Amino acid sequence: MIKTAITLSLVEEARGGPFVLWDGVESGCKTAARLGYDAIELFAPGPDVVSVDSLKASLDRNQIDIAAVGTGAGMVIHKLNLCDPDSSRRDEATRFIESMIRYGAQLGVPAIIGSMQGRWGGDVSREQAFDWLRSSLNDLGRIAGNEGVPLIYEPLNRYETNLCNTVAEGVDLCQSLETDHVKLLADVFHMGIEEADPAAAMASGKGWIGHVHFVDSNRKAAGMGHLNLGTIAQALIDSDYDQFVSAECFPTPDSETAARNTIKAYQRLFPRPTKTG
Ligand code: LER
Ligand code: MN
Repeated sequence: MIKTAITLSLVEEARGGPFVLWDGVESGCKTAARLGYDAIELFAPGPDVVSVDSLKASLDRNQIDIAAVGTGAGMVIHKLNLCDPDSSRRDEATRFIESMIRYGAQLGVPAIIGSMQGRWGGDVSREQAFDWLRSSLNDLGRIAGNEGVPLIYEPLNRYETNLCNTVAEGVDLCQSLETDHVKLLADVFHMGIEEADPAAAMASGKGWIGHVHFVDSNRKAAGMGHLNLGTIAQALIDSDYDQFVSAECFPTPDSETAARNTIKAYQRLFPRPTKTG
């Protein structure tokens, strides 16, 4: 069964970004549970801001799960990325992601590498950047595997990275790694920009995709843009995808409306068998 999640940001520096809930862990868990989501996806400044115990307590109190933890704060707050020409900064980026992998693993969920992947350019050749990226993913994938969770790598649109922009490029990268623990995040917003046929691309990621950001063309809630989300959802269902579709969208016109619009779309696109008897 496909599970539903909604993003919850604790990163003030990311205000204006595509995260739905912003009012703290307890309030976010309460809203997500009230609206019928299965889980929250947490975007935190680092592993030390909310203790695992207090996060678990909020999740338990509100009877909601957690889907994944983001690492983008490493970029947004500390300006760290895996292709920095400075080796000590690259190492810091890798260790920041490791700390988030270990944090998420205590909750049984993966960490996501999105903006922290960086890009090639200037003094850094494309080949060099991919070597560094592969080396970090090998290192971090092994750590995630030892912790019993996957590591999620996200292809991004061309305005955010020049490494992997499509699902096919992400699959190629995963196939070139020495670890099996790296899975892909298919973000429908990025796919709407980069893929010739987002539904076909989603289908082609069968077995590789471990997390989905399910939003619309304009990064508003699912159903508020012009993507044909029905065919994309069907591709996930037909691929026997059984992980999360998560709302990483703008809180427009406000968090509550974006959250309500999203869950309505998810219930329509990913219907669950009705209980009988
Ligand atoms: C992160 O999940 C993402 O999609 C990026 O666009 C954030 O920079
Ligand atoms: Mn995303």
